[in-house]
Amino acid sequence: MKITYFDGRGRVEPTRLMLELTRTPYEYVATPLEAWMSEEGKAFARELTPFCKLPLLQDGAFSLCQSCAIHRYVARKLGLYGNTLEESARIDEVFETGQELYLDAAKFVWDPQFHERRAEHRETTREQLASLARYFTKVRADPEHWVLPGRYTLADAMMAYALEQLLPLHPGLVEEHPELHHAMTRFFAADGVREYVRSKRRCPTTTVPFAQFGGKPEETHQWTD
Ligand SMILES: N[C@@H](CCC(=O)N[C@@H](CS)C(=O)NCC(=O)O)C(=O)O
Repeated sequence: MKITYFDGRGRVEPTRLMLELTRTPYEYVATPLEAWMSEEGKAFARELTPFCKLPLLQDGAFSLCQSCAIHRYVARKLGLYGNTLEESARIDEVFETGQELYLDAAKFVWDPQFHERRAEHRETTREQLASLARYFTKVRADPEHWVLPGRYTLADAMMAYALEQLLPLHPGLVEEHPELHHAMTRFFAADGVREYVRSKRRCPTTTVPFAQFGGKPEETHQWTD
């Protein structure tokens, strides 16, 4: 499999986390921004995607865009999408909840008023995390897994990534919910994931340098312990 995106964790990271968790070989191509700015540099995306946006997944002759479609395709292929209608539906529910949390923060870091609005966003996120913690207590399979006891799925990859993104954005907030923090840190310590997130293969930033926040390594969570 080949993933084409940019030099940032961004929208495609849950797919990478699942590939690493299962130790599935793949190629990652980080499109340089200078190349993307030119018409020739994005010709492949114009050809293979409806709106000329990345990420793009290629699996043999099959190509797929839209990050959530990619996450689901990879989760199904790797056996991380449950075994029954109900399991897959619950995975979808948790996944969508994590995606909402992720996108809210991912869009906020591009807000020109980011610095003025950061404190207000922190309070909104605090309320969201309190609800999320209640939801986790209600649906969790065990203290480390959202849907399947003893087994990670797409739901865990998405939720762990969404929570990780909040660590530098709103320091101390995720830690206010030890049960969420515990599940997240256990996911990043799982075999395969642990090596990846401590390696140079992982993009050092959440997004590209033009963002108000998250485009620098010091504004992005790094696992070093
Ligand atoms: N709904 C799409 C959105 C894709 C998207 O907005 N990609 C951005 C990067 S995160 C992009 O390609 N931006 C480059 C551009 O617009 O020229 C998805 O989830 O994959």
